[in-house]
Amino acid sequence: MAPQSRVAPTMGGASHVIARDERYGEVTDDDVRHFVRCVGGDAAGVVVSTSATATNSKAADGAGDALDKYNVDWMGKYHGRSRVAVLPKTTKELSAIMSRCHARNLAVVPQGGNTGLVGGGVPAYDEVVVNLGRMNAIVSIDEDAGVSVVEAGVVLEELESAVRARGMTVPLDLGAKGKCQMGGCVSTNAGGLRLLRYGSLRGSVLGLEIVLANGEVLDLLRTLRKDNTGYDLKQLFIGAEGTLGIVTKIAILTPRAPTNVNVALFGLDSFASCVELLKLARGRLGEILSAFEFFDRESLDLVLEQLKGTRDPLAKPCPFYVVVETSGSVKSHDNAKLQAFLKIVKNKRVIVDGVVGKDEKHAFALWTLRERISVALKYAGAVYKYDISLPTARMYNLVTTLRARLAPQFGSGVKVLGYGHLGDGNLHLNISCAEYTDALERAIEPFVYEYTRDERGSVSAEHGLGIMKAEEIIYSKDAKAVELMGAMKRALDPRGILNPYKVLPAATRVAALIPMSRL
Ligand code: FAD
Ligand code: 2HG
Ligand code: ZN
Repeated sequence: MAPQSRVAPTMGGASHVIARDERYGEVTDDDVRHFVRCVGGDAAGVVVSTSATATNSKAADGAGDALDKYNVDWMGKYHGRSRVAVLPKTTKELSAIMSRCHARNLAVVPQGGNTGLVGGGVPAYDEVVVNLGRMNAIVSIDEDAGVSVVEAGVVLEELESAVRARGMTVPLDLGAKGKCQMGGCVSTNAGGLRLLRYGSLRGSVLGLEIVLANGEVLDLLRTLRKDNTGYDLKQLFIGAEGTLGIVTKIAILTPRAPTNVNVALFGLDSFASCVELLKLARGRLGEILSAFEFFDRESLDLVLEQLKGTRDPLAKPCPFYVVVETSGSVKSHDNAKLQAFLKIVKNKRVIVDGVVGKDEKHAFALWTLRERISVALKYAGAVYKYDISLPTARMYNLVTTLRARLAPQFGSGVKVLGYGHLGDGNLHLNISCAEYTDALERAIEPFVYEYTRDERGSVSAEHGLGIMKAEEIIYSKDAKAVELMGAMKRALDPRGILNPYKVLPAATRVAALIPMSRL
């Protein structure tokens, strides 16, 4: 079952060409039989390529390969060539699978809902895909403590429905909620639309169960809010993008759900006004402010063009829009605060126009305009995505600078969009175009990364590094920090079988591997 090709996977850009690491073994028929035994002979637990060569394209007979959905990412940008996906149902089964991969030096890519945006959840080459989708039980929901324990494959929206039924909520919300899994969210330390309110998952996750690279189980699954016994090891796995271990269970805070939610959408005439509005929202709405998101007119135009049923929210177009959400528990108090805020922003002429969601359906429609920009971008064609932390007040300068840089060479066929979590200082810079070309990529990179470094920002605010930005970590972390990350990788995964080619630069990854002669 040797991989057909040794050339780099398709990623739409010359800068990402990497070679398969020949130190890894290749999956044999014997390995596949072993995996089937690991999952107790359950045929649904091991999916093998149905075409002889398992390419990223359609099989010769025109039908899709059984592995396509595991090999190709949500954007259709990153294509792997794995021959086999295993879907364990228990930690014990996963442990046996990992022991085999470790013993045989087989590379593995952990995979959740496959909604990641940096190519981290699909194989680069022929890695074994370990998909957590069948480990999807909600283990417990403790209303008194406000803590839920779930298996990694539970879909975010399903957990939200389950805890909502008991008056609680998940402290995380994002556009991919219908597909992304809790294990994937923890492994990317996903931010999303509620971070402003509930903070990062680093604070909400109380415990984890992990299967390590060699198949050992690391039990860090506690539901305590306070536990200062030594190093907080679970933090290592939050945001590790599957390079240090496979998350199998999660204990997460599920706070009381707000009973009164308001959504308002504002049109503004400058980015500076958006920043002014944020300041006023923080000051005037205080503890009930639960989201503050912005998007530019270019983003809205794309949504209106690509997504059926959407419509312009205000009478006249504005260059910028902000969605403000408040969440509280006393309607009269929350509404009075919101009304006072509206009065001030109108009087101070910070906004051009605005609308408050009159009911749940209307509020949902307003949210859709922001939440589904990524989906509109996907429908529109190829897209280069950058997910950046920058000083809030100067955030949008990068969008205008890049527009000016690209326009002379690429004209109106290339659209530069800016939107994101303004309340968290996180810009989503997206370049939408008909197809991926080296010329366009060279015009964007490393410019965007250098710009971010010069602003002392982060080249990955929330999506992670994956395969897209493994080399680019250096723009946001100094050499000593990257070296220490290499040491952690070596300690936890000395053979480097977990999600190779991702997160760390090639030089660090190689230095982290124990030489084959010593294994
Ligand atoms: P995958 O895509 O399958 O995997 C992501 C990474 O985690 C990979 O490196 C993978 O190897 C690893 N991984 C997955 N499961 C495990 C596990 N059990 N153990 C160890 N490693 C694992 N992100 C945000 O932060 N904020 C947003 O607002 C946001 N909005 C999004 C909206 C849309 C429409 C889409 C498509 C994506 C969005 N994302 C957002 C990207 C985000 O990274 C994912 O949606 C989510 O966090 C990934 O979950 P997943 O289960 O799909 O993981
Ligand atoms: C969002 O906030 C997501 O909508 C996706 O993080 C951003 O697609 C993107 O660039
Ligand atoms: Zn985001």
